[in-house]
Amino acid sequence: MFAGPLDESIIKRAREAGLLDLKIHQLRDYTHDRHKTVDDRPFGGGPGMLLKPEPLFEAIEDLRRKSTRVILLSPAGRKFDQAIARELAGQKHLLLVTGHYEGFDERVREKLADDELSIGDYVLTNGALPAMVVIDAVTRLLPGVLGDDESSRDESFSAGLLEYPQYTRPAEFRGMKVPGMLLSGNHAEIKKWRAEQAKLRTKWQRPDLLK
Ligand code: 4GX
Repeated sequence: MFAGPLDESIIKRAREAGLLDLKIHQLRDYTHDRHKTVDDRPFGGGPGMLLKPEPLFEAIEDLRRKSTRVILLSPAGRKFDQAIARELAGQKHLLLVTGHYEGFDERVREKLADDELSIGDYVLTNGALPAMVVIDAVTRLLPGVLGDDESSRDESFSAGLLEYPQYTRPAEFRGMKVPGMLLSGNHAEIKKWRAEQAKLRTKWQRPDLLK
């Protein structure tokens, strides 16, 4: 699952330029039985399987160094957002840990995890997409990954407001006109209008962002 998305466009370029060093590890490589067992049934009964502690402890202890932040991905984590992405972009080494279908043995949380993140309140079939979401959001914040244009755009919007409405040509399309003032060339007025629109849109669509 990781091969496709992480070998595309911006992430691919960041890796090739040496701005991002990314490795995918297979938990089964840290098992010692013939079937490469990584999961087992929960004590006390109940549905589903859990990731066994032994392979996870071996893998994480092998892969982590002093500067590593070990991060579990699951719906039980704190909600991932842009502020956390910025924080993680400042770290030397991240180790993202997740699995297929199951949950973690609680001792992994207690002893190995520095943090647990969720990408949102819904349940996915496995943690590969959440890990890639975190990787993507963090990578684009690393110095040199985005062009100057994209980065400065980003800064003006991470002020916590949604984007103002934008239009490109044609000035009239199927009877729908671009607001006249955007064609006026009055840059002071345009700036004011955009600020108002961003605020209105945020208040209407995402009032939680204004709090
Ligand atoms: N935000 N999932 C986690 C359960 C699981 C597997 C292995 C521990 C180890 C999710 C989310 C998410 C699906 C990833 C269930 N737990 N992860 N997986 N939302 O839905 O982060």
